[in-house]
Parts: sequence; C-alpha cells; structure tokens
Amino acid sequence: MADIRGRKFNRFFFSGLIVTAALLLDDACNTGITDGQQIDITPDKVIPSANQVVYQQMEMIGFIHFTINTFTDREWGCGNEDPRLFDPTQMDAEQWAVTAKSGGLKQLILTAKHHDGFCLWPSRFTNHSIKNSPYRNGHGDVVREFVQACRKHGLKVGLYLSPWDRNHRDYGKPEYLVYFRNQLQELLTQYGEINEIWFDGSNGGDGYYGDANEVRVIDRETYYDWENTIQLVRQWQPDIKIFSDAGPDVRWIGNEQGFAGETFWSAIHSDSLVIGASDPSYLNKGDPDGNAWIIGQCDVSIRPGWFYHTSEDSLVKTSRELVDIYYKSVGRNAVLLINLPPDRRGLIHVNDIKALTDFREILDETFDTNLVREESCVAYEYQDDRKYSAEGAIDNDPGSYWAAHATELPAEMIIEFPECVFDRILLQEPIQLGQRISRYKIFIQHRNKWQEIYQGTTIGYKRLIRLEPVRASGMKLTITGANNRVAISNIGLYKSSENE
Ligand code: FUL
Repeated sequence: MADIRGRKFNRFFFSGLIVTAALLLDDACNTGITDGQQIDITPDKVIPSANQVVYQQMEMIGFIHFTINTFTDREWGCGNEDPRLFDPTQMDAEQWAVTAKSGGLKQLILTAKHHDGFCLWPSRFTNHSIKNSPYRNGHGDVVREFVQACRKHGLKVGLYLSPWDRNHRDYGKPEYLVYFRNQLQELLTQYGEINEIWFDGSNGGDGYYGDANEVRVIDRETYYDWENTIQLVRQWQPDIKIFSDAGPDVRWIGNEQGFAGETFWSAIHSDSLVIGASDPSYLNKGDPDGNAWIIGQCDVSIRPGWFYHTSEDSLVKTSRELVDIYYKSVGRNAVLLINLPPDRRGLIHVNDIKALTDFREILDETFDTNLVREESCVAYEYQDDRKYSAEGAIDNDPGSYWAAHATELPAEMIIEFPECVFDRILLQEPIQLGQRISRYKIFIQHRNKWQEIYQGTTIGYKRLIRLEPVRASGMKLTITGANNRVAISNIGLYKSSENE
C-alpha cells in the first residue's frame, strides 16, 4: 500500500485527463495533502470470519418455497397430506436459477422439507416424500435437480430443513432428533458443497404426528441439542454457513418484511440467543457490545405468502417496493433473501420474473456509475489543520481503506470532485476489522459553502443513503461516534434511476 497515492497521482498528472479535474487535484496538492500511507489498524475483538465476509459480499440471495403446500394451496401443511398430490407438470429448476441470476441473486435456498415433513428428496428415513409421488414415477429428486441447476448457472446452494415436522410420529420425543440428524446427514453429504443450511425458528404445536393429531410442545432450549447438531453440520460441511434466528453464522432480522434496523450492528450477544426463541427487536438492531459476529439476513417473499397461490398472482411486489426493501436490507448492512415460489407447474410465474428483473435493472441504472472516480477526485482527511490522503476510501478496492490519523473524534474526511448532481450515497467500513462507527454527519459543498444534509448512525459492510437530489462539488463525512479508530473502505455517489 505504501506508495499507492504517489503512484496514482503521477499517473494522473501524466495522463492529461479532464482539465477541471486536474485543476481541482492540483489545487488540493498545493494546499498540502500529506502523501500518506494507509494506517493499518488492528482488528477488533469481534470480527467476521473470512467465510462470513464472502457471504456478506453476495448481498442478495433467493429462497425457493416449493413443496406439497404448492398443491394444497396452503402456507403450512398439517403433515397428513397425500404425497400423490405432489405433481409438478413442467418442473424446471434451471428456470429458477436463470431467474435468480437475472435478478442479481448469488445463491438459492430450497425448502427440502417444510413444517409438513414432506421431503423433496427420496430420504431413506421416511415414506413421506417425493418417492411416493407421481413425479417422475417416484424416481424424482428435486433437491438434486435444484443443486445441479444452481451449479450450472453459477449460484451457491442453500437448503432449508425444518426442525419442526408435523408428519413424524416421534416429533417431540428424543427419537425424532435421530431422524432429524439422519436427514441432515443425507442432505449435507449426498449433494456436494452446500453453502448454507437454514433452520427455521417455528417449532412445536399442533400436527398430524403419525395419526396422533395433537399439540406437541418442545423445550426450545434443549430439544434439538443444537450444540451437537451444529457440530455435526460443520463436520459434514466445514465451510457451510448456518442460519437460524440465533446464528451461529447468519441470523434472522426479526421480521419477514425484509427490513434491518435503521441502526444495525452485525455483532450480537450470542449467550442471550435461543434458536426459535430470540427477541425480534434485539435481532433487528444487533448490539455494539455483542460478543459474536452474526450476519443479519432479511427474508421476505415477493408475494404475500411464502408458497405459491394463484390468488396472489396480482399481489406480487412491484419492482419499486423491492428497491425500497433493498435499501432497508443491503443498504443497512444486511443480506437480502427474496423468496420466489414456483407454481404448480414447477415454474416461477411471469409476474414474479418481471418484478425481479425490473428491480435489478433499477439497481443497475442507479449504481453502475459512481460519480466518485479516483482519477477525477481527491480525498483527504482533515485533522488539526492538516490534510492527509484518504485515497483508500475512493479507490474502489475493497481491501484498502482510509483510517483516521487520530483515535479521538470527530474524524473528518473530505472528497472534492467535479460538480455533479446525486441523490444516493454509499458508505462502507472495512468489516474485516470489525464494525465501529455509530454516529456521523454528511455535509456537501456547493459554491464554497458547506451544508449539512444527513445524520446517520451505523455503517458496517454497506450503508446506502437516499436523499433528494443535491448539486455539489465536495462532500464531507464527519464521524462523531465510534467504538474504535475509524476507517472507511469505500464511498460512492450516485444518481438514482428514473424508474425508481
Ligand atoms: C417461517 C415459516 O413458518 C414460513 O412458512 C417460511 O418458511 C418462513 C421463511 O419462515 O418461520
């Protein structure tokens, strides 16, 4: 990193780029920006694993809710559904993968078994599965088709296995745990690399339970012996990310509308979390003093329900609604999980495809052009009347960052750029070092006057700020609250798509 700024400045001076930008930069250099090295800062105690960083960088992933419910028009099956009802006529997992890809999603998660207990793969441990359906004359395996389609189209694979099983006669007894783990083992050892396993928090209650038709209540803290179940999962899939409302790798955001808290910390106190019984408002905000990094995941369906219902064909979220959700999930430091439920043909409906691809187009139109370009901008920290280079925040390299010279606050960094109009601001912290910032203000400069336009709290992996359009030739970020020396890895300014 040492001489990066000098090198880039030379390249700039000799390349003879636009005159206004050159004048700006020239002026900035003459006003004495110290040609600085990046200050390498020590990571916090609570940081993401390298695997979690890669996971967070996916930003958007998809859910496929598809099972017997699709054919009974229900959201939760009771467990006594006849497997012969499962009969998709044009089943095409590749259509799911292609759709997801066109929407910018990087991974899909399939409901291999939902609460009703019906298995989309021919499990050896139950007859309540696809092997007793007419689908491919009982020789089908939707999990395998799904996994192959995802791989073919470059998507990561996730599987949902409901801990609650309203079909199994032993649910609620110790024997069921053996069954549950057997099924986990099948899914995690027979289908190659699985990037995520999704454990739903819904648990216990009434069900068919092998003809018993009764209410079964479990002790959420002890029943699944999660500690050992998790160990087994890691043994079968060392790099997998485990989702539940309490992590350990990825956690529920506390609602099913896809919104992270306006203030959102990736860290959380893991001791206070119980899978299936965590406080949704705590999950929604996280905890600056948390002892574990558990990525927030915002799950939301593109339709009112999680499973396909013809009656909801006209109720698919609009692309603009999806964009709003994007800002409130990815734009608040979380990962967005959008559900796309296939219909009885086994295909994602055209209305859902249209909404998703329009959504993606709006995002591309907005974020394809960053008005902060390294060649035409200058970034510096302003500290005790001195200016230090802050180029690490505008060089589009997620590995580099600007770290403040002093640990005391406020820390202030300024970017100067050719005058432009923008209405979206992107801020990123280098999360490999932790999440630090808790309060900041943004000012813009227009005709030599600074004006405050925004006050915010957390940033984390990504913060997207929506504003009315402003015209400016400078932006100042003043950080007034943080729990450690502050650093910013990336800043962007954008003009939103007219279709938003
Ligand atoms: C919930 C389930 O009960 C819903 O059916 C759905 O699967 C959703 C993603 O999680 O807890």
